[in-house]
Amino acid sequence: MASPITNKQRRIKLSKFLALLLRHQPERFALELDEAGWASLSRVLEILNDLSNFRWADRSDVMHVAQEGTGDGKKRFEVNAGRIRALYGHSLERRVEYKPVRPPTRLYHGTSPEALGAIRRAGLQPMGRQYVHLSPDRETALRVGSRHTPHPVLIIVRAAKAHEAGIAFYHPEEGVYLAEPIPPAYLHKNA
Ligand code: HQG
Repeated sequence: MASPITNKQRRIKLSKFLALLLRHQPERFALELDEAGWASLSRVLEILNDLSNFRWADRSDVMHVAQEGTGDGKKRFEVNAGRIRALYGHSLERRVEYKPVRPPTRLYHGTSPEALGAIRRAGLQPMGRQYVHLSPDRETALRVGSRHTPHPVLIIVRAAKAHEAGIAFYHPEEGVYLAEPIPPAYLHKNA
């Protein structure tokens, strides 16, 4: 017999569903997002209540996932004044707008060895998302890369130089930077 699902597992499922809802497919659930990605929290709770596999989830579960995350140190969502949004990761057609920032000298991106050739030719592209996702340190970047491959490779991004050349950067959350596509001239592979 399968062992009973733990609270932590339930919260991971809820976090993944909130990511689907708030980053990727709000229209599938008739959820409206504004230009900064905010949605009505009560509407999100209604959507959860209408889904048989999420009927257990109440406001305190959503608040817990938004405020405490799922135990992997990542803050993916934000709740404010009766609204909720995903902080990054969007693939929606309409771009979520962020305030541009001046990035640090270097940022990092972890990827798979298979993607390296294409990245060398085309630079870092957002692929399925709205922005390129970068990390403030090597360890985080390698963790991001390890979602794609058992042996991630680290790309060092000359972020300040790219920014001086007019490429916009954003910093939605402590552990994540976003950027416009980054040409190969500003990238080098960790030796
Ligand atoms: C690669 C997770 C071919 C890129 C993470 C990456 C992050 C190219 C993949 C966030 C390319 C896209 C985003 C090019 C880039 N040719 N491949 N020109 N340019 N790539 O998942 O950055 O846990 O969309 O290297 O932690 O891995 O969901 O992006 O391997 O913060 O909250 O194309 O998602 O956050 O993969 O991850 P992804 P990512 P959560």
